[in-house]
Amino acid sequence: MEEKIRIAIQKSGRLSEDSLKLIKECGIQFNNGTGKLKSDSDNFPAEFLFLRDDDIPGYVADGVADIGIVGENVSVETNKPVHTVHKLGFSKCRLSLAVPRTVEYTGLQMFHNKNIATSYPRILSTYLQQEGIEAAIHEISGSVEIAPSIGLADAICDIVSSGSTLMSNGLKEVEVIFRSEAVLISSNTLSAAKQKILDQLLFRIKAVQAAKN
Ligand code: PRT
Ligand code: ZN
Repeated sequence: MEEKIRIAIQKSGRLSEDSLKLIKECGIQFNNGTGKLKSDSDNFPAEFLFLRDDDIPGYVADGVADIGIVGENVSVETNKPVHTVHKLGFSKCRLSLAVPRTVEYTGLQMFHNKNIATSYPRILSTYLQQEGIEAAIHEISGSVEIAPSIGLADAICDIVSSGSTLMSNGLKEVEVIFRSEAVLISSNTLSAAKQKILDQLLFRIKAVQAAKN
């Protein structure tokens, strides 16, 4: 049987449209019937899996998929054995520290001994360690921006794009700790045959990116 590479793509969300667009620009045809979990390609040795973005590093690490497209925030935060192969340039955002608007921000040392709510405890703790700040990190999986107003935390560390979510929750962005964009991730154990297909795909992706610059 001909070897195929399995590519995990976000089913629906901020990465989906541009991920599919990139695949198409690479000249890879596939039928993405709505609601489908899987799709084949007629002209490239690939199979597509449509998944929740949070599940993609795990599926790639387990070998259910070989490669995937996720936000760098997700690929850096995960403790799964996957690595970033290539930056894709879309779904750009930043991971930032934010405090209530009424707080006068005087610098990072303000976070000493404070409670910070986030869905990104690993990236945040690495950052705080580098900066020599000791703070308590409260991991929560969603609606991080309401944590200060309900008394759960003094500050938050969350994904920001336009900043309007922070603003409507009475918060202000005070430090950018990480800049993110969509990335292609791979398992650390690809077969030689799959690595060859990945190399072909990367060649096409780089050509698409070069044509845009
Ligand atoms: O359902 P599934 O689990 O697959 O999707 P999801 O809801 O977990 O993820 P999704 O689709 O929201 O985001 C996927 C990826 O897009 C993230 O991992 C980031 O890499 C990237 N991205 C880019 C963003 C944003 N921009 C963004 N604005 N992810 C989240 N947001 C959130 C932000 O946290 C805020 O709450 O969107 C809200 C609006 O942002 P503002 O600043 O524009 O108001
Ligand atoms: Zn998600």
